[in-house]
Amino acid sequence: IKERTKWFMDARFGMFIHWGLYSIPACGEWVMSQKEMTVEEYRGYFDKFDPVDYNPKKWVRLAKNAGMKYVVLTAKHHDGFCLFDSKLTDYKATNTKAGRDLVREFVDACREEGLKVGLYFSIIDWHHPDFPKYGDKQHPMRNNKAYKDEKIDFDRYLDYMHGQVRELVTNYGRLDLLWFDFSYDDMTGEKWRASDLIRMVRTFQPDVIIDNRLEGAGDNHGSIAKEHPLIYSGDFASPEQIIPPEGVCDEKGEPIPWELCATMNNHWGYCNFDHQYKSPQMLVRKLVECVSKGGNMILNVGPDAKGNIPTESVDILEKVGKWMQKNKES
Ligand code: FUL
Repeated sequence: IKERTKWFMDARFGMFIHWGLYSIPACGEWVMSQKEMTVEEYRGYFDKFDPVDYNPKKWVRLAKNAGMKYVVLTAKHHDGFCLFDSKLTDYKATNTKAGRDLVREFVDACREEGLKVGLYFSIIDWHHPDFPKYGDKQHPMRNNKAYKDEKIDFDRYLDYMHGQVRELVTNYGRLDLLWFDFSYDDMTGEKWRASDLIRMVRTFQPDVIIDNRLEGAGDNHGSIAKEHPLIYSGDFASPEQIIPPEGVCDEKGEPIPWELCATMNNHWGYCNFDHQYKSPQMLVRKLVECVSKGGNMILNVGPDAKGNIPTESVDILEKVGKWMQKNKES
């Protein structure tokens, strides 16, 4: 077990926060793709974005009271909108009605409350003109023939993406965790120049721990890729929604760090019609199951467009917190 992953394996329980422009249409973070929206159509949300209730201290305290030890926020999701003040784009919170760097306040809040801080960064970007459109199975415009012969400069996109990661790892002090998301099964990490990216990250943040999603979705993000001999092989595996029945092991059968990411209802981004929440009992059982198999659980909340965590999620976390309190090691 690598020294840098020790805090993580000890932490066991974290909060994932999916928040961005998609909280306005309120039907999950994939809306741009699902509704095949163009960049121009989607920009309407950028003009509207006005999170008057944004108060990351409240989020972080909620996490802390639930017994969570770390928090991970979507600095940029697949829609390409940045909650941070990137110098490389205008498509950022600073230029919305929010008028400021929302990641900065989040990072400060985590530190103040003594929780570890993580940032999620999407390597997929539906907004950038040099990210492939036609034929790319995840892109909103994947079937739009108008883009069939469009020439893109993918290297320009990679320079942009690497540049943004560099901003994140140099402008916010020490980060504890980076959550990259994601590569397709048929793409090796080298498509993203993953080795260079990780090398750069490590020069500025030698101890940050990094997920395994630069290397293809693989077995539900469960295993650490073996086929691609990158200098990078991820600090932890990131199975999604489903607990691997026997935990996660490397090719020699040795257990490796892993983290189940799970939603409370059936969406990551805010969804105003999804009230299918798991009970606090069910979530505690899931957490216990993960821990019993050597893993963590990062449980998601999707704040609404104003910046409020849905009351259902707040109630659940308060109840989970009571259980944690009662069962705490003395
Ligand atoms: C997936 C993403 O496509 C989802 O939107 C979400 O962020 C989940 C944690 O990872 O791969």
